[in-house]
Amino acid sequence: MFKSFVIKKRMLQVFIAALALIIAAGVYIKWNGARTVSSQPSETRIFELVTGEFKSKTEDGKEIESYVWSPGTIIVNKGERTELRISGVNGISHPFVIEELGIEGEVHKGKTTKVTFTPDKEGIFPILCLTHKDMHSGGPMVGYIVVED
Ligand SMILES: [Cu+2]
Repeated sequence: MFKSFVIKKRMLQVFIAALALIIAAGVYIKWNGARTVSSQPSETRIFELVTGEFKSKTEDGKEIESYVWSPGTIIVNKGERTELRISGVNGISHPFVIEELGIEGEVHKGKTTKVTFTPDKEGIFPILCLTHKDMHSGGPMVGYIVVED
């Protein structure tokens, strides 16, 4: 009877020790998880753009046009992970570069092109379509990424 009680008491001690360990592990995992999340950089900021087109006629009846990025200016924060989602509406294809950010890509009609970057310097960086660079080629198709501190 006495022996049986000792075993039960010992089992109870083991049970309490195991329970304490499980709770401690749970608290640690939760704390560690929270710490991991808070040490992550802030979420990615997403900007939606489309390719558009301006059309007009000169006084002598000549048709002129220019493709555009819309919106034409995007203001982003230095050090913030940024994603541009550019959907092709007007124009078959727009291969582009954002030279200062080391980005290049191409937007196709009916599709969305995504580019991601984290700017590490302030400035105004053009996003330039290589097909429609100037007025003679259906441009100038240029937008501006403004990086603020
Ligand atoms: Cu273009």
